[in-house]
Amino acid sequence: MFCFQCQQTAHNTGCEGKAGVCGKKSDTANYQDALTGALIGLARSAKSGHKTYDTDEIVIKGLFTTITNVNFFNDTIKKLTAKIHEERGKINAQKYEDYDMECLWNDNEDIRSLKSLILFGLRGMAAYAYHAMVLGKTDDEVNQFFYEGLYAIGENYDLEKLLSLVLKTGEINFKCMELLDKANTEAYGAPVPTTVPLTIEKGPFIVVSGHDLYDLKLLLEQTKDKGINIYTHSEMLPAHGYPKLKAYSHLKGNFGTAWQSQQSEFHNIPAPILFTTNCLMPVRESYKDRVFTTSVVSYPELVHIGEDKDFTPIITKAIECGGYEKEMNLTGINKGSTVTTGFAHETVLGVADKIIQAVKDGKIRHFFLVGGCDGAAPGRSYYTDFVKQSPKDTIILTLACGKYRFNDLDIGEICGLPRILDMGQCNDAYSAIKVALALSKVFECSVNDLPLTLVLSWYEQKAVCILLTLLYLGIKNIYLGPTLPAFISPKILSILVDQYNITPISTPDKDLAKILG
Ligand code: FS2
Ligand code: SF4
Repeated sequence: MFCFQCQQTAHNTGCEGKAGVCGKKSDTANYQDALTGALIGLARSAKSGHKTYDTDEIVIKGLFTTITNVNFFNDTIKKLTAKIHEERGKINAQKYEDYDMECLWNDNEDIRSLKSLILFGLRGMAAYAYHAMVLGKTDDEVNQFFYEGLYAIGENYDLEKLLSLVLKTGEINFKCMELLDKANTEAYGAPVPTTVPLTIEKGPFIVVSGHDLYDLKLLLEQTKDKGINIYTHSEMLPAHGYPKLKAYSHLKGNFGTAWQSQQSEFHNIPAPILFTTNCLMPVRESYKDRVFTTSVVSYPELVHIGEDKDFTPIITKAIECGGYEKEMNLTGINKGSTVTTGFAHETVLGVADKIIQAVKDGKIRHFFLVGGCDGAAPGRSYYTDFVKQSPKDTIILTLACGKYRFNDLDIGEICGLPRILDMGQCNDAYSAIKVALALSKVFECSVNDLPLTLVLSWYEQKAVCILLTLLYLGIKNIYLGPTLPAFISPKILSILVDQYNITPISTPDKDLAKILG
């Protein structure tokens, strides 16, 4: 196996040998490579063939399946690969070969770097396209680009051409995030500021993890009036801000912290857990019978909820486990009893006048977007310290699971606005971009001249496509950590540093001094 697609890759060079740091075994990694090679074959076939909605769906599912911490089950990966082959035959009678991923891993390091940026960006974007697709929203340009990008990986393109495709991945991902934002807000309403309890009430409950709001909504429907409470976990927290989800009175609160703590947090809770997407970690014996998967997530021996979305097995398990006998405060690293969410673009832009006045009056000196993925790397305490040390006249916008490093901190308010504003999941980077673009209009300057700095943490491939979107939009001076991606070669890094001044994080003191200096 060879895999270097995520931040925790071994020695920051690549996972090889018997298994990756995430627990993905070598045979699974090889099956995932075969699946990706088949997708490139399908893209070749689509070039002169006639792809359909089914083809798009298979491509999106295939790419999403290979994201870190999504699928550890060889059987489902092999079945999906067989489906890809079948689809290739359906859309084009001519025979097109699969691509051998070894060619990519052994290519010249700069070519490999650019092709990896495209491939990993496509994987991340596929997750967003998938969430929009289940809500009935697709976009031809977005779907078409999956084929263009995959095709490019199998071709001998030069650096220049690949670099332009890297930026195009960012451009199309912006459209894809916009599509998902529209899909979510049309289905569930625009998020509103919401206080979310961290206590677990007595009685049976189910914990829902991952990003898929549609799965959550279906489960809320199926558990209505059954005496079972629902708690969000990790990236599902922002669901509480959506009016049509928060209307369910049994959507009670948030359980636990970010994904990397799940093995200890799930160990002895009297309740089942549903994974709708990443980040699923290798499942321990102590709670194996309580974890359920659905959609593209799967793991050997776990019960998988299929396309009929009949959640009966998990509901039965919740009743069997029974929940707690009294109200519990189980929060791990979080010390408070509530957190807030729901500050998406509509809410923030709804108080734009207030924000603009506060900036003009000198009450808000600077905005930081401190967000992205969480993870297990020790260097990630940087983000907690950064927020703790940020001056009182600064606002912290945040999104994705990286917020669990600091969303329990009480760092006060400015003009009635909490200093920490949770904009949502990782895809809600779209909200942050919208707010930044709106502010740049008001202040008649470019986004780069706003008193705004992006301090990002990355882990998996959705962070890659978001980063590419920011680069496509010409956003400079991004601070990135906890380490730089192993798949970016020194030459490609120097291009990114020259053109965009991407800066690795150092220490909160030094970076704050430099930014505010
Ligand atoms: Fe966090 Fe994992 Fe959201 Fe990533 S729960 S690292 O999938 O996309 O962020
Ligand atoms: Fe290693 Fe990350 Fe790949 Fe897992 S996904 S094998 S940790 S690089």
